[in-house]
Amino acid sequence: MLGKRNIPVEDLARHLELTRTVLGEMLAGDTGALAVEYVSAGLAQLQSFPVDLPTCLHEDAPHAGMAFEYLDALRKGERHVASKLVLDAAANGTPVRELYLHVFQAAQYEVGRLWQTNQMTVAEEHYCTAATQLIMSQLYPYVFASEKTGGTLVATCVAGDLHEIGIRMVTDFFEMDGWNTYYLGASTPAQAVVDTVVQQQAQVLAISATNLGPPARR
Ligand code: B12
Repeated sequence: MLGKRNIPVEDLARHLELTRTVLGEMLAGDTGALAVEYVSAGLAQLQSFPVDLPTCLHEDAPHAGMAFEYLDALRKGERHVASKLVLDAAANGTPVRELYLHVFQAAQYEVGRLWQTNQMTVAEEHYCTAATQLIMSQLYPYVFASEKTGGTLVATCVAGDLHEIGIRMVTDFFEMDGWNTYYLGASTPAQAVVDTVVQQQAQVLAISATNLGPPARR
């Protein structure tokens, strides 16, 4: 990641060495020793990190062609093309679960890789993510088509976490399996989650935590 941004890995190593020294001097006793141990472990791993990351779109994966085409359309700024591709596939019988996992998820992981390796800007990532959320919504007639036979699920991201697509997919899988679902989306304060579980009399609480926010917001 650093290499792709023309930042030498040696700079990070030097930064970590200085951080280790300062932490060792500033933190007392066991806490200092633990901090030094953690930073040393990070330093030891540094050289073994891969320089490049392999693609997340695999030619032999199910619906690989559609996933490539989907991301290609989004990268060209043609979300209407991406939308039509997916809606046509759904109309022709491709299950929503497969579209979610093999097209949306695969494309989003590839977006992450491209962003991480400096081959995609933050704006392009936002565009792809927003488009995917839009297209997921267009599939909702299929998602809400099943008879309700299950319990109630409350689903959310931990406070501070903005990565809402994964838990939204999980929610929709439950919905398609006949559950009542109550989806709270990104970054929900803990007390609000607890209150909702009680109010909804939910049997299952699904929590997603890709990133933990700053301690004050947890
Ligand atoms: C889109 C995206 C964002 C968007 C999210 C917008 C949104 N509305 O969702 C924005 C721009 C906000 C964002 C911000 C950040 N992001 Co981001 N983001 C991504 C990206 C590209 C795609 C995420 C996604 O949509 N995935 C697709 C879904 C379907 O996959 P999923 O989340 O894995 O979910 C599946 C499973 O994991 C599972 N699952 C998920 N939750 C749950 C819960 C339960 C209960 C169960 C059973 C299953 C389950 O089921 C899902 C379906 O299969 C990823 C790349 C990646 N590899 O995921 C990076 C990524 C997650 N982000 C990353 C980072 C670093 C950040 C930032 C810290 C960047 C920064 N410096 O600001 C911030 C943190 C913001 C925050 N406070 O949360 C890193 C995380 C690294 C890590 N944790 O080790 C990643 C991996 C990018 C990378 N390659 O480095 N991000």
